[in-house]
Amino acid sequence: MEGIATKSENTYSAGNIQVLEGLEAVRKRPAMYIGDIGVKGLHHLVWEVVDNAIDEALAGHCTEIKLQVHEDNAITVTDNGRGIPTDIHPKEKKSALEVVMTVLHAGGKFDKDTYKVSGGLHGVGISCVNALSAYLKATVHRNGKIYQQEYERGKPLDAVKEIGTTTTTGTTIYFKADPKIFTTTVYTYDTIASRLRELAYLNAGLRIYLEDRREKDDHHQPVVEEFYSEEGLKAFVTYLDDMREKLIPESIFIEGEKNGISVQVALNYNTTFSETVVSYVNNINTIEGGTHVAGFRRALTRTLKGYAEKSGLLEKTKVEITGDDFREGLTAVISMKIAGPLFEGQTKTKLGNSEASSTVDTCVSEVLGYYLEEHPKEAKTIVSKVILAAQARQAARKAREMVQRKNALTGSGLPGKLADCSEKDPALSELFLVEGDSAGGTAKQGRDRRFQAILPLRGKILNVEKAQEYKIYENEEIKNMLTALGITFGVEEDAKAVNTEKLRYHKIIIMTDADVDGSHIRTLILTFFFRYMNEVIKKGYLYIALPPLYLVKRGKVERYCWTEKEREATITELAQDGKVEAVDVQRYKGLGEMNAEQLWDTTMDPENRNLKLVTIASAAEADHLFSMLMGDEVAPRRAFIEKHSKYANIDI
Ligand code: 0RA
Repeated sequence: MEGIATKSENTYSAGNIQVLEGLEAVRKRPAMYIGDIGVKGLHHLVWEVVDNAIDEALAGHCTEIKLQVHEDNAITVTDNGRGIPTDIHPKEKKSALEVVMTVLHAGGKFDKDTYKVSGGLHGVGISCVNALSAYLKATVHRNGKIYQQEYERGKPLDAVKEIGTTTTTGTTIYFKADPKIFTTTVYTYDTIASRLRELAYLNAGLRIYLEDRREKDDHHQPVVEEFYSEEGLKAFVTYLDDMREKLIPESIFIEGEKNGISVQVALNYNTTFSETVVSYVNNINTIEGGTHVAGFRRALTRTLKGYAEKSGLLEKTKVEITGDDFREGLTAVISMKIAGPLFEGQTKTKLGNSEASSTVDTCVSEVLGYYLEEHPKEAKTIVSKVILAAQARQAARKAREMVQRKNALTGSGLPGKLADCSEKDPALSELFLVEGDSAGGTAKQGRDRRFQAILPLRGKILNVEKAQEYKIYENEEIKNMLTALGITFGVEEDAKAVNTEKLRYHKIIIMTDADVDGSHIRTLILTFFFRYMNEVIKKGYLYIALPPLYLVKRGKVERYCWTEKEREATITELAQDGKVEAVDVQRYKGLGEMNAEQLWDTTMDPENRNLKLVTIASAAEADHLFSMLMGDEVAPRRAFIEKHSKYANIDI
């Protein structure tokens, strides 16, 4: 990574900072700037400050970032960058620090002279964080002095003050999110840790520390984690594949720069059948892919195909090799830095810049072509894997065709076990995937048949993480799911492409028991959707039903509770009304312990139920999670389940 590990000259002055508008706008319409005012928007504040520090690192001025979460959910971010400028801004006649903190878009980011690459989802400016904080304190070490200014809801409490001398440079931002703005001000450790881990891999050589003062270890010390990667993207691939068997010992690393766009790619193959391509633009996870990913795929296919043909390795095989075959078992991380990224798509995580495609293509073909020539042994291993993939794909296509042909032949084609709803509009229809025939029966009785369909799944469904693709289409439960859903597949090159146009339900709800088996089955179903029906998750059609865990009773009063805390509060409440009857607590382990009416009331009735939307917040984390949960290694899976054992919360 360019210049991360070294510090360089200071060439900035306050005149470079453009001035745009005031902060009232941000407090008036916070969601416009940070997406929402819930837990996601709250974390956006942290990302914004961290991104500013990362920008300093990218410019070669910062080697260390420390993030602290305080007991009261205040946040401190400290970096050893140049420090926010403090000289008097010529237009505003105030310290540049005050301008940066109180004027929207005055971060220097919109200055064309400075090559700033952050942007996209983040990049709203540190002044937004200030506007949305009840209190913020900025401390800057610069020019041998320490400067400080405090703010309340974006307004300075005083002028910038010099509070001492220093021999270092850097910025410390301490802030407390405004509870008048946010619906929650409690940060999630795992969310912050995942993002910092990702940033450490994406910025090799940068040291990032995370200290959570809310959590104490056995010695009553705050929990501290360090994220650091010497190797960067290559180590990222190793992390993603740590549960899988690598095909070649050392991952391939590609780096290049063209037309002001810098490209880094690390890739390897493993012995599984799935493809993991994680991509970033300016450190932002492009979940929906885009032009850079397209360029990578094209280059990979063309270069490997060219090599395979030239080397004579293809001659003996009769199968035709397609693009997909080059990606089976592939794990790759693409990281691109581009000035002026265009983010498109439903969640604004799809890169649109057309020039990115050819830049990535050129860099990858050049370096990969050279690698293959230099490493004939590894090249042969990869090509052999590709040939195997082509053969397996033919088998899978036949199996898929069988599924589809059967649908066409047998009238409606719907599985016998499906209790369909009468509604025909997918937007209004729901499908419950229910564990076991018995709970399936209860759900059938309890449902509103006008718009709710039930598909019982018998026992364990196939673990798709370990099975070859054609096996998947031979599995009875999966076939039933595919036909009930109305999934069709593309043709030829696109044979694997899932077509969701004919999808029969836009709410697909996984309903399993709240015990270990139930959570295992839920993970199996989630894995299937994640690997093979990703489109369905991306469109926001997949949900998890949350049945209650307890029924608290006293006489005729019955209350359902979803958490231990709720249960305790309910017991206390019911015990208070002075009657002599005892409070009775029933723990629900299975859906089968509820009758049809109870199941409807608590879990299926749209008026009362709790549904959790399945989203892919970070493709890399989700991939890692599934390969761990469903792979061969037992120890990490056990550790994960123990950590999350209260109520396995797989928030992919
Ligand atoms: C404006 C201009 C420059 C740096 C920064 C802001 C800056 C902001 C933050 C926020 C957290 N840490 C930060 N570090 C720097 C350029 C400064 C220069 O050229 O000297």
